Amino acid sequence: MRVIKQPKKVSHKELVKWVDEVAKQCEPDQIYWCDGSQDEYDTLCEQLVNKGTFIRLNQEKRPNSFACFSDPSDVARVEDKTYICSKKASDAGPTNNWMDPSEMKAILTPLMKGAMRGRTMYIIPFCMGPLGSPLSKYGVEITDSEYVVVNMRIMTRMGQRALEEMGEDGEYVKAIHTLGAPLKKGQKDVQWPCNPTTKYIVHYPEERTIVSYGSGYGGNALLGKKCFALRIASSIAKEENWLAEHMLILGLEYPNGQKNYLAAAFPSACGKTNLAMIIPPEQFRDFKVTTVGDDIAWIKKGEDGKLYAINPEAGYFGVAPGTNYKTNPNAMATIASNTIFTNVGITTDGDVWWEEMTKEAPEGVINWKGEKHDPKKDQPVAHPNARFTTPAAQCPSIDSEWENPQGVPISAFIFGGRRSNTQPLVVQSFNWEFGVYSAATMGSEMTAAAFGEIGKVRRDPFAMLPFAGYHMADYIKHWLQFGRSLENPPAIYTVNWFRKDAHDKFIWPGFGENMRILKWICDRTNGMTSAKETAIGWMPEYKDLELRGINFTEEEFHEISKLDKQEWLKELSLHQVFFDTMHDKSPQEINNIRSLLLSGIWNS
Ligand code: TSX
Ligand code: MN
Repeated sequence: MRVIKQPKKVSHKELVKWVDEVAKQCEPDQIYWCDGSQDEYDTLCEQLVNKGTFIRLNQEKRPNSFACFSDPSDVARVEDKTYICSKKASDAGPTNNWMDPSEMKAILTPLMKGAMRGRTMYIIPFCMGPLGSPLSKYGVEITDSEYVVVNMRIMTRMGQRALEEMGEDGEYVKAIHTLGAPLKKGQKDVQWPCNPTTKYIVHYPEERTIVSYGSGYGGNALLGKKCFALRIASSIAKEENWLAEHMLILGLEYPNGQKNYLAAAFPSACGKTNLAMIIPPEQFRDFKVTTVGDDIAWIKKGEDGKLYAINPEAGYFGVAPGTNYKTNPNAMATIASNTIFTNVGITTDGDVWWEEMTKEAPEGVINWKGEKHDPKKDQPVAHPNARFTTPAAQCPSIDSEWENPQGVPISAFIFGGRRSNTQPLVVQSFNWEFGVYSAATMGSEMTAAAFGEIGKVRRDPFAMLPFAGYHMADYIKHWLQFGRSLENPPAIYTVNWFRKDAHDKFIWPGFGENMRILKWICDRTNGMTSAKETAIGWMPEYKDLELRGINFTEEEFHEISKLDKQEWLKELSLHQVFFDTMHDKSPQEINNIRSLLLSGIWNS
């Protein structure tokens, strides 16, 4: 096999051997070791333009940026094709697809045979987390997709530096990715190669290996993110007593310079990236909010007993639709250049557009299917899961410590969901166990029929249901155990920006105004404000919130804070139904907390 680019020396013998094995199996035309340089990135982008995959955007309006349209069959993560292949089924649990590792290999081996024919096999050594940080972990992704290489360069620390850090025998996660679309001799490639019928996203947690077949999109193909930094890492974290979480990390700095870092988990469609990049309103002009990460946090106990977190990623792979100068000005500034857009619309002047970027679609915009948009039909311009891939360093609110190898100290955890009733604006849990209970029962109300019955709560414990690399009940146990190992565990808060009034209108203004809640949370954590004890935890009183500058009445505050006895009795019984789905392992502490909450509600 022809090697078209290779580092002067690869001292990691085992890695060389593995690359050789994968090459023999996948039979690519050529092998290319990525160095991670700007030159390499530019060359591959140029190549993607020449192949028709990338469209170079207007150099004045969107410098050094590209757009592409995926195959309509390849637009999102494929959860029904995502497997946790632990040796024991009981280690994957009822919320993951499981298959015996050898059974899975019997399926994958024939699929991988010659899967990269006619293509180049790229070797991507990468680091999740700052290079050289004791909290970071290494990986090597082997892929036959140039799109994956250029996205990985934005999303991870990739190439020569990572390879050098791995040394002669450094540990790394093995990640094999193929489009599953080999080319016959002389066969012309398509714009977005993938396998339209067969897709597998497979994790072997005990072997710390990932195999992805048939998809070129997002979390299916950029294996450092969901596959490694969440599924495999969560499994490693349980073993090594740390946390790999689906959380944003932000810093809140008071006018006097005092600073707290918060880590927050939300299910999809709650505006996690918006919160990570929040711009405080006018009344908080002397405060500063900074971004460490928007999606994933790796959290360890430091020598001082406090928790320290890193963002393992180097970029944002964010949902584009809904992002605009009102919802997220910092994201808009971040994506001004050096950005890859997937499945957005393209304007006549070579820029991008998506739903809600502006009020109306610009005249003549090309939709994500490559057709001219027809405003009379109700087809969207951008796919609802259209994405931007953009360097974190370009974010105006990036935290000065975001690449600190020691991580940042976490003062508190926040869990949120999308609930039109029942759940108050903000609650501080009584203690770690109560907090774990809240996080384990969080969820979002279904807003689109595509995801099930509208209005029904979809439970998404810790926002980790699709991302835990092992049994969800063991995951909850790990959190309980982890808290017990801390002398002074951080406080845990639950928030809900989405409660509605009797007229079906959002009660809370949300967005930048969420700063008022973040401040109360930090004030609480720093012992600077009071709270009222309720049946489910500690809540602010009207006077405790900084509400200057908005018209948020005491009545509205009561409406968004009230605990309805009937709603909560129903809620707690639904928690039981949910825990019954993991009855085989559901921890006893959870039942105990539920009993305590129940008696609190009865007596309220
Ligand atoms: O991201 C959101 N956040 C967090 C921001 C830091 N969204 C968008 C969710 C979809 C991804 C929100 N939507 C938030 C929120 O806090 N709140 C709401 C609900 C809402 C929507 C519109 C208005 C108020 C609340 N008001 C007007 O449109 C005028
Ligand atoms: Mn996410």
